[in-house]
Amino acid sequence: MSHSLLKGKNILIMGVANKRSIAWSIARAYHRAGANLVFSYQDERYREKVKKLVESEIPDPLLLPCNVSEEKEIDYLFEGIKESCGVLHGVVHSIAYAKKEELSDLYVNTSREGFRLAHEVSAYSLVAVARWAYPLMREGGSIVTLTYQGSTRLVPNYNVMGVAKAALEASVRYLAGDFGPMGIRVNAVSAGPVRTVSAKGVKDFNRIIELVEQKSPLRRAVTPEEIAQAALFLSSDLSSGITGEVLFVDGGYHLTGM
Ligand code: IMJ
Repeated sequence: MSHSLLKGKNILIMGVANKRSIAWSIARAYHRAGANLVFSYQDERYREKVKKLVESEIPDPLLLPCNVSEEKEIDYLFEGIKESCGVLHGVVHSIAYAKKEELSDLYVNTSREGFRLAHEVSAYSLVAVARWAYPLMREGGSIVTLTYQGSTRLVPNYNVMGVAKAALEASVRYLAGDFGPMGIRVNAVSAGPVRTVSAKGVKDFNRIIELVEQKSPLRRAVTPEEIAQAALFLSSDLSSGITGEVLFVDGGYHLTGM
C-alpha cells in the first residue's frame, strides 16, 4: 500500500524512545505517507539511540531535544522548527510519565508530588506544546495525542495515570474549542494495550492482553501499526470534520460489558 495522505505536511513527533515506542510506529507510517518529520527526544540520554533508530529508516532527519517539564525547552524546540520548516501542520504527542510506585496498589496513596508530576508530564505537556505549536500552524493543523481507557474505567494499578489521562482527554476537548476557529483540530487515539517500555513491569500485563483476546469483539490485541494508521487518519485531511474526539483503537474492547 502506498499513498500520499501527508504529502507536503511538516509534522512533529514527540515520544520516540526506542523501536517499540508507539510514536515510532506512527513516525514510520507518516513517513510512508510522505510527511516531512521532526523528532523531539526527552534528553541527551536518548539522543544517540533515537538518532540511530530514526536514521535507519528516515534520511537526514531533524532531531531536537525537549524535556516537556521545562517551558524553555519547548520554546527552543519550536524555535528550531520555525527555523527549519517555517510552517507546521501536525504534532503527535505520545508522552506520559508517573512514578513507578504510583502505578501499583491503592490510588488513595498517591503522593502530592506524584500526582503533580504525572499530570505535568502526561497532561499539561499537551497544553504547553499546543500553545507553542499553534502560531506555526498558519495553514491549519492537526494535533494528535495518545490516551488509554484507564481514563474512564477502573484498570488495576493504572491509578494516577488514569486521572492524568482524564485531564488529557478533557484538554483535547478544550484545545479543540480554542483552535477550531483557526482550522486546527485536536484529537486523541485511545489505544488498547500494546507491549512497549511503558507497559513493561506492569503487573499482570499478560493477563490484560489475554482478557482483550478473549473479550474484545476482534478477539485480539491491536498492533502498533493499527494505532499508527488511526493517528495517520487524524493527522490527514481525511479527518477534516473531526475534532475534540477520542478514537478507540482497541478492537472494540471498550464496548464490552461483562
Ligand atoms: C500502566 C500501568 C498500569 C496498567 C497499565 C499501564 N496498563 C497499560 C499500561 C493496563 C496498558 C500502559 N499505559 C497505557 C500507560 O499509559 C503507561 C504509562 C506509564 C508507564 C510507566 C512505567 C514505568 C515508569 N513510569 C511509567 N509512567 C507511565 O516508571
